[in-house]
Amino acid sequence: PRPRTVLLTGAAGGLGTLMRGLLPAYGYELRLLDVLPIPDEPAAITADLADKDALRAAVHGVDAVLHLAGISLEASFDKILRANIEGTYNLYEAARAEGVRRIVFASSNHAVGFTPRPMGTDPLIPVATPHRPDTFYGLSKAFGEDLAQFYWDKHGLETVSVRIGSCFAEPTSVRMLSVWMSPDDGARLFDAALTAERVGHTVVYGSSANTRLWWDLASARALGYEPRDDSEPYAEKLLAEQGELDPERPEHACLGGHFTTDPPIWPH
Ligand code: NAI
Ligand code: 15L
Repeated sequence: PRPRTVLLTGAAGGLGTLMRGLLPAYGYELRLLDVLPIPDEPAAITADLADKDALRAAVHGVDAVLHLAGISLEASFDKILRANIEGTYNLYEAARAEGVRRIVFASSNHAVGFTPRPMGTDPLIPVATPHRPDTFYGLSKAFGEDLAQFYWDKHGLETVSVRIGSCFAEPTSVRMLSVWMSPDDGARLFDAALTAERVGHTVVYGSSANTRLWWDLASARALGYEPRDDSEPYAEKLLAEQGELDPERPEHACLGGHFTTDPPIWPH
């Protein structure tokens, strides 16, 4: 049966706000959770992923979870450890204990960020490429994917891990011409991930059908995802402003872009 009640974690964030707007049209009843209160959503659960009791109550009775909560950029290892690594573990444990059948996990291209981007006639990057995290943040997403595989193999809890590119209203860089996912395509992909049958643990890339795409959307399409958008209409303006990506520049050489070259953030 189609899942109806879905816990949306990270509901106060950028993607959470977009999906709060778009997913109800697909027939979902959303239960919202975030560590930040959400104005205009008095029923939202305000809780930290560290709060195991709150997570048990939040997942009780839902058909599925769309797990977007966490730190969404590079941060110190201690912060990433608490929110993304322990927090995602706490969520999976709560879901297992409450018998939730499926989680859609917001992974990231930064789990494989040091993978060289295809150039010229190079093949698209497949999903079955080794983890090459570009940050502590990307490392936490690689952990999340492994956690998802473990909960499927050990406990039969299904996950679709979505290695999201850049999901924002519009692409704002030349790199994003390749990795952009329009919010509408994001909703289509999350809907497919929530409803496809027998996913076990499936890893997909999350982007629109971009002309300059770097990775293979085959596993996403196999879920029933049919992207309708392409970043190409934004290309002329962005290329005029920023120029083509330069393969000699390290921050242009890999999927993860500047995440691969930004200085690490140490704890202090
Ligand atoms: P965001 O930073 O705008 O939203 C994340 C939300 O999670 C925030 O509202 C924050 O309060 C909440 N949160 C953080 N720590 C928490 C904790 N300990 N307990 C409860 N809630 C907590 O990020 P955005 O852009 O909305 O991304 C959502 C998810 O998708 C993140 O997991 C991010 O890593 C992932 N992602 C997003 C991409 C994008 O293009 N927007 C690209 C790749 C991955
Ligand atoms: C991510 O994982 C971040 O959450 C998002 O803010 C963007 O930076 C995106 O990747 C990207 O690679 O553009």
